Amino acid sequence: MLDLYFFTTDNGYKARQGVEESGLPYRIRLINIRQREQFAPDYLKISPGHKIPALVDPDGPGGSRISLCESGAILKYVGEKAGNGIYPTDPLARLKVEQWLFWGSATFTTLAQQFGFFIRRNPEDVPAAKRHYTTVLRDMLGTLETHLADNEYVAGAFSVADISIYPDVHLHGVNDIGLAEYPAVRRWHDAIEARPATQRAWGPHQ
Ligand SMILES: N[C@@H](CCC(=O)N[C@@H](CS)C(=O)NCC(=O)O)C(=O)O
Repeated sequence: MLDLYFFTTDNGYKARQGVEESGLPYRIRLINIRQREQFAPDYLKISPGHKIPALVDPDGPGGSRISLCESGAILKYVGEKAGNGIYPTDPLARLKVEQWLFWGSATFTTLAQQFGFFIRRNPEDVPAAKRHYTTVLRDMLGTLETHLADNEYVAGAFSVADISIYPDVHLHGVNDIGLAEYPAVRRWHDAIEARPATQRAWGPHQ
């Protein structure tokens, strides 16, 4: 049984979608980051940078207990362990999945989080930052739009790479920017939203 250390944020949903898609049995360990539970000494042993998500698998490689933080590493781990194609075995297919998985983890979400901070959460109004991160988010949605106009999913078949991008498209693309100007992104988003694993991942957690 996997333990998923989770809170209701973009990166939390990435990990939960990955675990749900893997079909592996898991339970949720809620880490309420608004109450600073991520700083508990026991949790810092799992996630040294005081971040959710994290994953513990008592039955890791060679039967060893492993713990992982970083949503991208978690997606790769559960995708490989599931062996159901969401992290492909073919080396060429993997290269593209990894390219978009890293894009989702390192570029898209990192910048979309700054957008979220300045647009939604910062009590101080900083118009230049709002303008900047709106331009950045629109630019990244444009990148996705061009790519998805010719591709059903970001890296061939549906994969962990799509999962690494979906939550911020859902949270900020749909809710803040609107996807009217991005019809291919809308089509991709709605296909992922309709997946039973996505529905479960974004559903109740206790
Ligand atoms: N690169 C990390 C980022 C994780 C992250 O930013 N987690 C945030 C919530 S989305 C968090 O736990 N923040 C609490 C803190 O920094 O103390 C990943 O992909 O997992």
